[in-house]
Amino acid sequence: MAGPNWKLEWADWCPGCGNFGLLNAEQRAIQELGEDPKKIIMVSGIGCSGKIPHFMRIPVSGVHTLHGRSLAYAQGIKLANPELEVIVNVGDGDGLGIGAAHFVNAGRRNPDITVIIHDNGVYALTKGQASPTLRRGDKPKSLPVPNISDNANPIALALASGYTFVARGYAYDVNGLKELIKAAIKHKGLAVIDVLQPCPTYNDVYTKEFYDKRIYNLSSEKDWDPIVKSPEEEGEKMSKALQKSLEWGTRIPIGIFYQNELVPIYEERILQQAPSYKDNYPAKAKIEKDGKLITSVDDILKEKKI
Ligand SMILES: Cc1ncc(C[n+]2csc(CCOP(=O)(O)OP(=O)(O)O)c2C)c(N)n1
Ligand code: SF4
Repeated sequence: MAGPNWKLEWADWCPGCGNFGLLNAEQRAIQELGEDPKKIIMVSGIGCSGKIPHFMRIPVSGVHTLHGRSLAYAQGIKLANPELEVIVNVGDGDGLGIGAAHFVNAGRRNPDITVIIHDNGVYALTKGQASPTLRRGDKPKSLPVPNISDNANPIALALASGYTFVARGYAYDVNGLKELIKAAIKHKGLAVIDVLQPCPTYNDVYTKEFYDKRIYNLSSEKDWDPIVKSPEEEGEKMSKALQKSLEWGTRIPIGIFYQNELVPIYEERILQQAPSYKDNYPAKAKIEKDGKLITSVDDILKEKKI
């Protein structure tokens, strides 16, 4: 197990920011799973959320990419080297605004990746504009008038797009979030955790006080079992999860909404058409001195008859 290798002295998030809880939960999840840090790639976009790879105190690799494009990078990395554990951190604006098309289409492929949404209801880095998860009528302090747009529902959107592990966490429940992240990393397929992340600087609507009195854990519900164990259960579990995704008021559920490992992951789908991908994925390609590949993907393409 890798230990912390430097101090968190330069993290420039505001005091009390929910991102600290996310950072701690992610680090502890990776350590408790005993993951080899060399195999972990943290990918993020631009936003306060995007800084997370810089602040990790375990020596994982990080790629801080463009706003909205982290899922495209992450899928490329996973395709190039399926042996890597790819963890993506997106803001709600990053992942569900400009990155919404990538968010939906990743679901259709089911790559074995973990996506963590820092859901604070605002575009925090650019000073508190309304983000896609802010509800109509809400007025955080940077908005001159209440929000006139309806919100996107990350849980329902993920379910409808094909994500095979769909959960919600809370940034101040670090232990609970850590367990969700461990389950998401272990899950074979595309996992998403929508993390309710207070932004004390710009969002004075979704505060700790707001969440603390509303949040409850789905696991405390009698007979709640989100895991699909046979194809016949898929419809029923999906519809129960969708129904729960609509709950947002005096009670807000966290925990696992849906989990289905019966859907083939993207790598398996490729292998079905191109068995040599297993031993010949792009990261294994040898590179000449001048930076050019000396092996090519021609064999894979020929097998696929492209
Ligand atoms: C293509 C592009 N458009 C816009 C921006 C400006 N921009 C930087 S961060 C940001 C919003 C970040 O909000 P969110 O993704 O919700 O993350 P948070 O800061 O709340 O964690 C925007 C619009 C950008 N960097 N690149
Ligand atoms: S602006 Fe909000 S999200 Fe960004 S660091 Fe400060 S509290 Fe955190």
